[in-house]
Amino acid sequence: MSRGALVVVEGLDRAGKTTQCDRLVARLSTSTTTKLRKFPDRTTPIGIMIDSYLRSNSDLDDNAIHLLFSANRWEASSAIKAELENGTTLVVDRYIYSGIAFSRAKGLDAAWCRNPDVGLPRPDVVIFLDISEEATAGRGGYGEERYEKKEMQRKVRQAFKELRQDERDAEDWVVVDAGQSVEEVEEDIWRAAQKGIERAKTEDLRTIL
Ligand code: NYM
Repeated sequence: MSRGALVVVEGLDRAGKTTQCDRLVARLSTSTTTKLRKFPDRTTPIGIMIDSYLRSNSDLDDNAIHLLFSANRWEASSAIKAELENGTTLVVDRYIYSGIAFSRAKGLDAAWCRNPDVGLPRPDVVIFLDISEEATAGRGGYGEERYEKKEMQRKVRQAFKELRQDERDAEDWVVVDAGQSVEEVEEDIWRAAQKGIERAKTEDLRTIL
């Protein structure tokens, strides 16, 4: 039995990640054991602090919240590794790239932003749902949480673009046009996910460099 694949879905707020992750999990589940994970995981003690910050019920230093987001991934890392080893494919709604992109957009240093996540399991594929900040601003619920402002989202999109060019993991990224219909986006994501699934069949799990 080969290990499960680590499939990460990234994108701006309201890019459609939740809908598409649900569809991908449903589709993968017909042929393989599949589980959805989401970051931040707001259910843990660290996640509860993050949730309070995102709802603007509390304020935190930009560096401190960055480290909490990373710690929230580290606290799941052993479980993630165990699940992958057991053959479970994981669809992960946001991961280290959201962590770096949102803090970069606030002006934090790129290397400093990446450092806390070095050593975490590395995705077999990173599927980026690309959509303009103008298009997401018109979507339902926009503006409810911290960061859901056009200028911030523009900077986040730019930061994601820089991340896709980082030679340490540029080969992992697949960009999907999230401005298409839900069904079209689903098809593109399905094709992109196969890249990760194929990798998991032949390669050991890698770590973030
Ligand atoms: N976010 C998410 C970060 O700023 N850093 C991170 O490491 C992660 C995982 O939290 N605006 C931001 C992106 C989103 C928000 O939103 C989480 P959602 O709707 O739970 O994906």
